[in-house]
Amino acid sequence: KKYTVAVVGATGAVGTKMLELLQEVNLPIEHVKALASKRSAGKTLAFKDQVLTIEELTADSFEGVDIALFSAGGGISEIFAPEAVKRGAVVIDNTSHFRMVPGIPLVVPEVNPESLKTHQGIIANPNCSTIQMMVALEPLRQAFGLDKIIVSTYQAVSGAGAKAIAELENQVQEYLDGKPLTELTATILPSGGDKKHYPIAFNALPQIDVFGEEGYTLEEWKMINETKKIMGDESIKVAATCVRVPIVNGHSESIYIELKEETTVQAIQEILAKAPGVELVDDPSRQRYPQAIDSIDQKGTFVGRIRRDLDNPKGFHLWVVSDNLLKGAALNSIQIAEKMHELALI
Ligand code: A2P
Ligand code: 11C
Repeated sequence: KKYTVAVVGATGAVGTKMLELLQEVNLPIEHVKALASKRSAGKTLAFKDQVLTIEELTADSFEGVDIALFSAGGGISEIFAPEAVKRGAVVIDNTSHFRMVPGIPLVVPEVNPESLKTHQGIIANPNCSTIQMMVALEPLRQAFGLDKIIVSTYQAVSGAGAKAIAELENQVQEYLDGKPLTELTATILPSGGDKKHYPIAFNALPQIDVFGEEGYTLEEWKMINETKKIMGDESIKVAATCVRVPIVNGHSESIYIELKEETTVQAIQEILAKAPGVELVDDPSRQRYPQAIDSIDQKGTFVGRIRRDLDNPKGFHLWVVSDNLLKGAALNSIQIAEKMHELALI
């Protein structure tokens, strides 16, 4: 059997990457449908040696579709994911809409592929900043137990979509043209859904998404709640501070962990060097460490700067970098599809 695959949000920052990855994926594909809004309908896209015509998303778009990859915002997933399932598709949803719904698998294939087995049509793809943290920390949790995580992120603007990339680029140009930094035109960041907007060019914004309970933003709550669900352990203590930085692509994270057992930097390096999806880049003597610019278009999660905490013998510090549009989004979704094919779940 060969699959028909639909990409919902095919013109977006993540959808574009999904279409790129589908050209080289390890899945038998018969046909790909590119779906977006009315604004894009009729435009064309190159796919392998074919030309795909973008279609307007409607419920009937999913007739005959086996796998539907959604990345057009939570509101679109809320309405159309159930329509796709009704028509027999398996939905892999890159938005936050279904992630915390009990019974809906929230999957990083390196961490919890077995949770796919109980799916009822919709599988949730975690938040980008959560995914790369899970890839780096699950092997350590397996080996030493994991008690606590404190993470600070340095997140690229592409996480907020194609319009946020344009906003950063325009602000850089305005600055070069002589506009004062505080007067650069800001209409999207830090959050399209919030009232005030601030420049991201030459700035660091300690707000991603809107504010929620206890003064944490929703992006911070995602890292907290999704970690517990993916690792299947409600007792892991997590605190997050999420910051947007003027980088187009590649999320970086400074992570402090407290393990359940004492260990050494060398033992952690040995485990991560062999861990699936991890690329260890950790050699201070040669000034080697992960950098956002080296993560672009790469599939790995890069880990370095591994140090012991000077006060807590179970505490360690790491620097974790990945392409947020790939492992953080499109690639993880495609890997979920590959894993489901391998497990005969589609
Ligand atoms: P379009 O380009 O036609 O607006 P990003 O995350 O980069 O902002 O991209 C959002 C994606 O979601 C785009 O592909 C966009 O398509 C799509 N999208 C936005 N609104 C709708 C809608 N009402 N119906 C279908 N697709 C939508
Ligand atoms: C960002 N992590 O970098 C966000 C984007 O829950 O899928 C992803 C939002 C989500 O802005």
